[in-house]
Amino acid sequence: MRCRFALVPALLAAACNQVFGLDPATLRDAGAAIDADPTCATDPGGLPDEDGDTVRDACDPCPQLDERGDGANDADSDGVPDGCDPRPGVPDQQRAFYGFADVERPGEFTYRIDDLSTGQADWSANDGDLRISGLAPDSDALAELQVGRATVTVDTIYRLEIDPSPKQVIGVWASIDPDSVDRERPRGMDLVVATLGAVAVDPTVVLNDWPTALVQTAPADPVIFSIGARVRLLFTCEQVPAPRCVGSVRDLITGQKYEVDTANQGLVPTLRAGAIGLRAFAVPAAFEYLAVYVDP
Ligand SMILES: [Ca+2]
Ligand SMILES: [Ca+2]
Ligand SMILES: [Ca+2]
Repeated sequence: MRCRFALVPALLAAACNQVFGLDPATLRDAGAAIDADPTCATDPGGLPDEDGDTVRDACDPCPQLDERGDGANDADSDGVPDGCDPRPGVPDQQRAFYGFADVERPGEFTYRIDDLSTGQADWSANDGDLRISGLAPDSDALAELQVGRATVTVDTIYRLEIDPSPKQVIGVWASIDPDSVDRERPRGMDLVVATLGAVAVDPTVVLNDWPTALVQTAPADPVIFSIGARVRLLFTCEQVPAPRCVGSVRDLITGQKYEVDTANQGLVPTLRAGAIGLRAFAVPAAFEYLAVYVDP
């Protein structure tokens, strides 16, 4: 019951680019510091510039946030400014950044997988957002980054701009097997927030191939599924020292935050080498960006 397209950098290109009209991800070589890029030393600025801080995304160590000022500090010296560091105190390196700008260039979206029986959602990029419209029961947008099973962190912000449907799920993949036979529930790790109507919010991890409710550190609040909600999802899965995934769901309007940790429940995730991505279930939403971090 799923329609899905995959966001895959580089190789197969062209045709779907015409369909989706999306900008390419900013991909960064492992181990390459941004300020070591000679084209960034004399960067004149330009587009795409997700956060509008006049530094082009490809040369911006914090492309999703204007980090000038206090956010420019880098307490753990990993090259990711405090303003957007997903794990302060732990080494990180930004591996990819999707700003979803209107600028259309070749080389990003390379194939689409549909598994349709009850409808199809549309993913499209405009005004710097990736929007999903329609009320398909389950839809994922995936990017294959070949990050292996090292520590992977995904960071996104979503907004709800119109009336959501009674049943809603929004989530982010940090580990997935894109070759899973089961398109309904592929194997991997997915942090999702879900609600049935306006009565409850339930942060959950899809553990391997089945959803597992996680202990919440704060009472549920359905405001994160209200019109105008703006919510940041951060999800990290690591293999060393032991398989573990931690996630947070933070309402940027109210400041309320929910945190989940598989270790607190004695759960052992089976991490997959493959794709990361975004998920929506019957809820129109706009994703502002998708940032991906790995171990340096
Ligand atoms: Ca910035
Ligand atoms: Ca840092
Ligand atoms: Ca860090």
